[in-house]
Amino acid sequence: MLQDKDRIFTNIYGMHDRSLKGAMARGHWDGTKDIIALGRDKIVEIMKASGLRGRGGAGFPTGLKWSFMPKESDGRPSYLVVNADESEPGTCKDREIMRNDPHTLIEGCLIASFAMQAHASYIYIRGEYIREREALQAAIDECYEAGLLGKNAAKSGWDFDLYLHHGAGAYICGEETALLESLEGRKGMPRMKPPFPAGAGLYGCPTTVNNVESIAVAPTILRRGAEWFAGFGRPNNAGTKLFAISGHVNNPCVVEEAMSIPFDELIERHCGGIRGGWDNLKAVIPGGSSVPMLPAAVMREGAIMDFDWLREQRSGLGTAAVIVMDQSTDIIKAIWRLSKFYKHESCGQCTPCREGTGWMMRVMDRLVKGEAEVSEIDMLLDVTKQVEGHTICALGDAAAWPIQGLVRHFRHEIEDRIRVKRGGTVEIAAE
Ligand code: L3W
Ligand code: SF4
Repeated sequence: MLQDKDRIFTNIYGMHDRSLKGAMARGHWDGTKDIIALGRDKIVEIMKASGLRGRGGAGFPTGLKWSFMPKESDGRPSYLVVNADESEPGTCKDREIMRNDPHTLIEGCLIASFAMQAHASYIYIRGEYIREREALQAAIDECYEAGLLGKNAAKSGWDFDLYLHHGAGAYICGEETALLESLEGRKGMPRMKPPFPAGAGLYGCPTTVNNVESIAVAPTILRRGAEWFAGFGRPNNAGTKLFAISGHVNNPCVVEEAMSIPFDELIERHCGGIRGGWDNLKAVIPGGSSVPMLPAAVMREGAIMDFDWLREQRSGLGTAAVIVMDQSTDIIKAIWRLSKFYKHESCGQCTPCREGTGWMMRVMDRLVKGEAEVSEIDMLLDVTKQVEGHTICALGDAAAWPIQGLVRHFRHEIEDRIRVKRGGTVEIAAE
């Protein structure tokens, strides 16, 4: 359980002064120059030792990613790009950072860019985030005025410029290479990897793309030490983490907690419990719409909110956007809606995704109405397997996994709906 003194985000609810003055009073921008004076290698070493794993969904170790950037310049500039295109359904944690605690992110950009020898960084913000863009731009302007950005930023000796780029509202631009394409002025279509951005990213130059939260926690980790951060959570699942909890809880919220917090504790402590009580819980999507749902039987007791435990259950922590569904939920319709979303957001570049998302949505259309044959459930599963792992980017997997989770845990509901539609009776599910 996280104490208030251990929270990195001290203004997540916007209760305090979010200006530079307010942020400094809460301990941000404290000794930034001294952190930079540690030098690139030491900063990367501390970030590695902290155990921080990327907060955008994939959980890739942040310090390791920073270490991929070239140590010696080959004449090309290096860039840090911050992925603020927060669009994963259920995910709204970075929004709170940008509108209420923007200085955590800006200070992080300076330090991380220095560690990767980048003199410029771009924050690519989601098109729909208008207020967040305004808040962030106001904070950036304040920092330029105060000498924290620009030439000799924060008196560190490092020249550093930070640019905010507003997207146009496409989910796919949250995929790192589509984001880079969009930033370069082209249509947001993912590139093949490798090469990874660290080798050839923005304008063909070495680039690190990190999520907002990953960058925003870096200054506090470097101030308080790797051991402090690694002291939260479990090995390989370290640190504090923002959870965005929505759906059928009494008090939906975004909250910073210790990684590996039990699910029941997270919900009881911060959300006032499940609407109608724990017996009313039906299922949970624990990490944003791209990860498979888990049924109440798995989540009610002993569920641990971290990368490894959720992966063991064939789901994932993803962006830690926790979507809670109670017994009133039409679970087939919920996943049908996601299928519609992924079909709409597919960039159409590769065949399994372009055609597969359409197929999946059309079969889901029939299942949601109970108008399919029972045999179509397995056919649908087969389509998801044809898409999974066969596409340029992870959107194909993201479209397939929620359906696989539905069939794995709620096949009986799909079959019952088909039988009822045909005038048959509903079998009582064992679960
Ligand atoms: C250099 C290597 N770099 C990996 C880098 C890579 C990237 C990071 C993770 O997808 C997931 C996706 C969504 N040399 C490297 C290397 N890297 N190997 O590490 O890479 P990867 O491929 O594991 O994932 P990804 O393509 O970044 C992200 C899932 O997150 N997701 C959420 C998406 C939505 C949001 C949002 O709205 N904020 O993030 C939820 O599950 O489905 O699977 O930087 O370059 N050898
Ligand atoms: Fe585009 Fe889908 Fe292929 Fe990704 S998987 S590149 S979104 S068509």
